[in-house]
Amino acid sequence: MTSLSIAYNSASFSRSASKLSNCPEDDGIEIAFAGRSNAGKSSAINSITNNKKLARTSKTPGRTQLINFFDLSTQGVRLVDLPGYGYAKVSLALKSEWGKHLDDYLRNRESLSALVLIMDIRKPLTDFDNMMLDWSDQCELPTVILLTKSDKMKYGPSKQVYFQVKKALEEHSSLVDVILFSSLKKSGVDEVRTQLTEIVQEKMGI
Ligand SMILES: Nc1nc2c(ncn2[C@@H]2O[C@H](COP(=O)(O)OP(=O)(O)OP(=O)(O)O)[C@@H](O)[C@H]2O)c(=O)[nH]1
Ligand SMILES: [Mg+2]
Repeated sequence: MTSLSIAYNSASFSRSASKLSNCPEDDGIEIAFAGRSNAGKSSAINSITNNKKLARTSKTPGRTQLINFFDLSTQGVRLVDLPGYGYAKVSLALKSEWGKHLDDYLRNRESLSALVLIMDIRKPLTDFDNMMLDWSDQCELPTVILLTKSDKMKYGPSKQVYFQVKKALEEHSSLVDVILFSSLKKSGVDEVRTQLTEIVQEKMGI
């Protein structure tokens, strides 16, 4: 039984930041969405908030280049759309620039309370995904994995990937759950909402 109800549907755009110093004040509770470019981070945020127009999505990888903040009406809770990693076509200079800001945000953001790591179910566990999980373990940051675009696979094979990923990651202390997800079919939405609410409750000491 959860005693906190988070108004996910209430999300509204707050601001974009290109670096840590442009982020909103570092208080409250932030839930960040990370993952490979084009994995479906922005689409997942839109599904969870039930608002198709909230975060911009695109067929072209590398769409989200800034850190985008969305406020929920639940006191102090924010969702954060992080720039995708691993987009090959941007210049190396830009890549390292993004990497630096991402790294800066992840290491130094006090209000960061949970990470939602988005993986395309057809390409899970990239080197960068594994790096993110190692980093979450080090920082004791509760992490939920969404295996998204699960509508692109039949149920049997998608369950197989789900069990493989769970097995491969059983040593990770920061991992809270792995969820089969589809922004297209809206599957997994209730599960991720419930998990995030529990993490926030714990953080608030409720
Ligand atoms: N079939 C299907 N397509 C999806 C799903 N989620 C996202 N997509 C599509 O995948 C593409 C990329 O989605 P985005 O949500 O923009 O991905 P992103 O991770 O935010 O990408 P960047 O901002 O570039 O890092 C878009 O064309 C989406 O419509 C899903 O669950 N199922
Ligand atoms: Mg995006």
